[in-house]
Amino acid sequence: MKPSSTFLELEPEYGQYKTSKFVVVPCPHEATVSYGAGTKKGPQAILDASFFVENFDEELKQETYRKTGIHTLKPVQLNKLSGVIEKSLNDKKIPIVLGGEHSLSIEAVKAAQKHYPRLSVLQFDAHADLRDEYHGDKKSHACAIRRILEICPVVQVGIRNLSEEEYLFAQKTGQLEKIHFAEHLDVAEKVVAQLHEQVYITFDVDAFDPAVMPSTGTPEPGGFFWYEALDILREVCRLKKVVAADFVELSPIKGFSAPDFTVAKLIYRLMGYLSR
Ligand SMILES: [Mn+2]
Repeated sequence: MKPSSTFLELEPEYGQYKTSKFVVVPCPHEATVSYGAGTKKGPQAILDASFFVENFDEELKQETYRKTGIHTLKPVQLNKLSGVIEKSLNDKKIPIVLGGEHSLSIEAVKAAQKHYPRLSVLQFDAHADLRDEYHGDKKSHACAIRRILEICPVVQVGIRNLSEEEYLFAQKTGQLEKIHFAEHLDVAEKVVAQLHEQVYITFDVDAFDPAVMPSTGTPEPGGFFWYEALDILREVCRLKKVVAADFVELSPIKGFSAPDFTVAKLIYRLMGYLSR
């Protein structure tokens, strides 16, 4: 099958930059993955899987793309990412970044925070990612949220892996109150209460239970199933202004399309929530 160059492979009239609410930004950045490699293939796998996503959203009872338009950019290098995000926001669009590894969120959030100084971040993840450095690297994906916390507040959901250093840091700084551990996933109300009005969503796919999402470099038992993740996304989109999002750490397994498809459908559902 020929690779998809755009999200959903829409007819061109629904994919024009000018008339689209969403800008899909593939960013196949991979530098510091610690366990299983392959996130650089994530963006293309999501685009390929999106071709098979039904354009009629069965929960929302609508063909979201007709309301919003969806423009897909050519793959973007990490050093160009913040410029691309800034431009999309200036043009009043909602950028959706396809990763790539989690460290790219640092650049994307910085750009969004320039535009929205009161921004807060909602992180779906198995990992707290609060290390100050990892193997000497301060921009490692294992430090992504620590770097983001230096510029804006973060609410963390689905967490079930952190080091003692991270735990003590969270305790000392008060961040622990904003870490929602994976034993409790029914936390939409609490999460909404902790977020500012403008929200950036960073969704590390390892937030899902490995039964749903085996295709990721650092899988961790427990975590979200499909409807549990939607419950939080739906409420946040209903009550806050989501200005941008990224979906990171998909490391596709060749010949095993269900996880790739899950991410593609999740992104389309998020677009649906944001279209209302
Ligand atoms: Mn993670």
